[in-house]
Amino acid sequence: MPRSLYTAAIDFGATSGRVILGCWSRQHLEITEVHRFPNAFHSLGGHDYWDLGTLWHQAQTGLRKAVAALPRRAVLSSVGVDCWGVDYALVNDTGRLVFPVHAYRDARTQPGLQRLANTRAALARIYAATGIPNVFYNTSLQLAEVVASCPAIEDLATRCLFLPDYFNFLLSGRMENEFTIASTSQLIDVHSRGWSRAALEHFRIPPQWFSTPLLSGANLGRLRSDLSADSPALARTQVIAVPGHDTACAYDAMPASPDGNDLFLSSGTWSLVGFESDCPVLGGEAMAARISNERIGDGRYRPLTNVIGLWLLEGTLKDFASRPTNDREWAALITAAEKLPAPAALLDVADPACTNPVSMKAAIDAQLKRRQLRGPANLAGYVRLICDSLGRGHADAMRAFERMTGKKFRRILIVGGGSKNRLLCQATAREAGIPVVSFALEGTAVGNLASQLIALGAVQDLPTFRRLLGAKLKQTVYSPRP
Ligand code: LFR
Repeated sequence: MPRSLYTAAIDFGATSGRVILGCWSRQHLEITEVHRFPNAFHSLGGHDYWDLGTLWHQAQTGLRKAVAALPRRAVLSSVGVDCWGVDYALVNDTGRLVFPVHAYRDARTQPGLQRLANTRAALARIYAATGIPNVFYNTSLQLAEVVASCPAIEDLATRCLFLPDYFNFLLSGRMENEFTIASTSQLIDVHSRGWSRAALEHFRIPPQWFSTPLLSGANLGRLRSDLSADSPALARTQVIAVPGHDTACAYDAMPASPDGNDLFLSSGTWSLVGFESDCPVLGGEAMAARISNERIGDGRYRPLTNVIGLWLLEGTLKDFASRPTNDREWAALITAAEKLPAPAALLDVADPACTNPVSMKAAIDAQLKRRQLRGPANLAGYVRLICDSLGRGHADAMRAFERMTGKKFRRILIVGGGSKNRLLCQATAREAGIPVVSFALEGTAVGNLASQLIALGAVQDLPTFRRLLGAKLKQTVYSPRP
C-alpha cells in the first residue's frame, strides 16, 4: 500500500455541493475542499426540478481540481458520491433519462400525502412494513404520482436509480441501487435488506425498476475510460458505492463513544436527530413522532427525526438585503442575535407552510400572526428565533427517543454546517439539558471518504476509523447552562 492514499468525495447537498480530496497517511485523514458550488432546484410550469446536467458538470470540474491538487505522480485511488435523500432518475436500459428529475419539495405529492394520512389502516401498514413515516418528499409518493399521471412511464423506464446511483452509473457505467439511499424511499422492507412488496404494491410501483440493494462500500469498478482518458492519475481510480445518503455518511463520521449513549445531530439544510441501533423503533408512538428508520451501510438502523433545519434560516436570509456575505459579517450577526432577549415564544418548526414557501420570512410572520405573536424587528431577531426554535425541536426529538427506547442520552454530537453556529449549538444544549459537542467537521464528506478507505483495505472498519478520527479532532463543548 502506498504511504499516502488519495480518495475523493463528491458530496451533493440540496443548497450546495462540494468535492473533497482526502489524503490518508500514517493513520490520519487530511481533507482539502477542492471545489464548492451552489445548488438549487428550479420551477418550470408549476413544478420543481433539479438541474442534473449542471451537477454532473460540477462533479467533473471537482474531479479535475482534485487531480490538479495531487502531488506529482500521485494517483487518485477512488471516488465516492453521496447526495440528499429520496430523489431519483428514471432511465432506460442504456441509462438515458426518460423523465425529468423532480426536486423533492415539488408540491405534486400533496394529494397522495393527504390520501395516505386519511387512511389510517394503510398508514399503519406502510409504517409497519417500511419503518418510514408518511412525509411529502418520500420516493414512494413521488413515484406513485408519476405512475398515476403518466402511465406510459412503465414502458419507457426500465430502472429507477436514486441520484447517487445515477452519478455512480455516469462514473462507472454500472447501474446499481445502494442500500442507504434506497432506505430513504419508504420502499425498503424494515425487517430485511430488500424491497418491501407491501409498499411497492400499495403505491403501484413496478418492482422491476429496482435491483437488490448493494451494501455500502461495494466496488463498482474503474472510472469509465472516457473520464480518465486525459489523466494518468485517474487511470486506475475505483468507483466505490459509499453510503449514497448524505445523512448516512454524516452519521458514519460521528466520533461516537462505543457505549451508544451519544445522540447524533447532522445539521445542515435539514436537522437529522437520531442514533444507531441494531433494531428499528416501530409502533404507533414512533409513527406519531415521525421516527424514520433509515439504514446504516452495513444493514443496521439509524432511527432519526427530520427537523426542518437551517432551511428556515437559508430562506429567511433571502428576504434581507443586509444578509451576511462573509465570515466576519456572519460572526457579527450571530453576536447581535445572542445579545437579544430570549424570544417570548418559539416557532412551530413542524408548520407545513415553511416547507417550500415563496418567502420564508412571510411564512414565519404569518405563523406568528396566527398565534397572535409579534414578529422580530430585524434579521438578528429572526436568527435568534430560528436557532432557539430549532434547539427546542432537537430536544423534543431526543425526548421522544428516550421515551420510546428507555435510553438516556449523555451527549449530543453535532456535525455539518450548523456545528459552526454557536447560537444553534447553545440553544440545543440548553433545551436538551445535556452537553452538545461540536466538531467543525464536513461530516458528510468525511463519512464518504471513510467508506472508501475501508473498501480499499486501508482502514479495518468503521469503529477503527472513528477512534482514529476522534483522537485528532478539535471539539467545542456547549454546556446546558452557559
Ligand atoms: C439531508 C437529507 C435528509 C433527507 C432530506 C431529503 O440532506 O438527505 O436526510 O430526509 O435530505 O432528501
